[in-house]
Amino acid sequence: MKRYSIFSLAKNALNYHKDWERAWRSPDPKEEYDVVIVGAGGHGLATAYYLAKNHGITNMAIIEKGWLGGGNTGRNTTIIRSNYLRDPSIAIYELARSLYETLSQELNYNMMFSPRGVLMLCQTEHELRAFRRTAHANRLAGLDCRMVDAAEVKRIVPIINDSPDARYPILGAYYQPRGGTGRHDALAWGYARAIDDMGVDVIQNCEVTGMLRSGGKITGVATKRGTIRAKKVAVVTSGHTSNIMEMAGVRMPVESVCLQALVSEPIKPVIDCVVMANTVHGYMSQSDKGELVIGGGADPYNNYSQRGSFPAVEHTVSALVETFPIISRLRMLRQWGGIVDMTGDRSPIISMTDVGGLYVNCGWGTGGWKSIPGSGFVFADTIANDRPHPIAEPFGLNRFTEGRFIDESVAAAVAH
Ligand code: FAD
Ligand code: PYC
Repeated sequence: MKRYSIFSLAKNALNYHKDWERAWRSPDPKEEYDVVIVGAGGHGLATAYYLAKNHGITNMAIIEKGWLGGGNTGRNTTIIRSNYLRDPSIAIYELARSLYETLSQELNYNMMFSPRGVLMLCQTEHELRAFRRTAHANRLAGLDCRMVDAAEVKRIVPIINDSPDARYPILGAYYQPRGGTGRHDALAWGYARAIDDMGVDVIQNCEVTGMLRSGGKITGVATKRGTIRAKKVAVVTSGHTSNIMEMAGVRMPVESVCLQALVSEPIKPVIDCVVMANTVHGYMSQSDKGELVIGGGADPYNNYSQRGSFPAVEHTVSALVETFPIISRLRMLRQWGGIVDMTGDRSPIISMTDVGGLYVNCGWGTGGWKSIPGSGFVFADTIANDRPHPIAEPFGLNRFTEGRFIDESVAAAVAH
């Protein structure tokens, strides 16, 4: 693993990074690999990392149509929490959250994991009941979390409007103290550098345009840079998964929709935890640069329009302003969108398929940043051993035909 001394950092800064060693190579695709991963977002990169590190598979390429981390991984608001309702979900999200705790050390790359605490506000009696139920389920599973009352919410977030006369007054909140945020680019770059070190080819600007099948088996992929043969292919392309799987003849139970977020101008520190206010349809945290990072629900129709829209900004800010009055006086700096992959039960798909050698990991919808290390860990194990990892098993594609839904529409709710 590359390490830089303070002297080499200073030398490189003074000579404008001339001859600075690249963090990862930019190889041409080989004709054949043992494993090809399609999509260099966080989930694809983490899968490659654990395949190489835990299973010794390094004759592998990760293929990306644009730049690595340029999809939802580089577009999300970086909230990390594991407070889901069902046992299978708690298992995978908590595995991921706990891996985030030490990822900076493991990759020798500062992930800026910031366990600043996540508060999920209860602004209706219904929400209070639902989060009490989640808190019980989470504590039974051993998670560090608790319900807090309105006075404690105000203590943790002094800028919140705690007036009982608000249209949606604060009745309490679910609190996960070791939830928080991380740095999305760092995750992509850290994993990319680590897999490159282990000999994995990271190939950007290489769109997959077709899937090669022989009978019931996958044999490779067609790309804009030629055909690449592979014994195993893993598709990890979030909002574009349906299109790519269709090329292999597999129909996915996934809908694609744009999810948007925005940031304000930078201001002095005013909020040091993450607050989600699902009833009013918004959430907020503050970045290290001082910007308020604000998000709302997904567009209410399916689309592939990877950009923000003014109606979404207006809707989100006007919905949040009663809860956080100070944002009425802030200028909003920029907005963006990402194409997220929604399943009917709002739970992911981590699965083998009916096509031999073809695997798929998607359906993380509005909430898959938080799960990246755990998802990569269990998906790599599934691919390497050709059977589902026990934590991945409930998330197989077969749950849609067998009626074993894992309903997380409340826990996953930034849109409901
Ligand atoms: P991506 O990062 O999208 O990676 C998929 C990659 O596949 C892309 O880089 C894409 O270019 C590539 N690709 C697509 N088609 C092809 C092709 N034909 N050939 C080759 N490559 C291809 N989650 C949270 O947990 N917390 C949050 O706070 C949060 N906030 C969010 C806010 C917004 C605005 C958005 C959009 C999402 C948010 N999410 C959040 C969700 C989270 O970002 C995603 O679930 C997660 O990043 C998905 O990662 P991924 O690796 O599956 O997909
Ligand atoms: O899953 O916590 C989440 C989330 C917050 C914003 C978007 N997704």
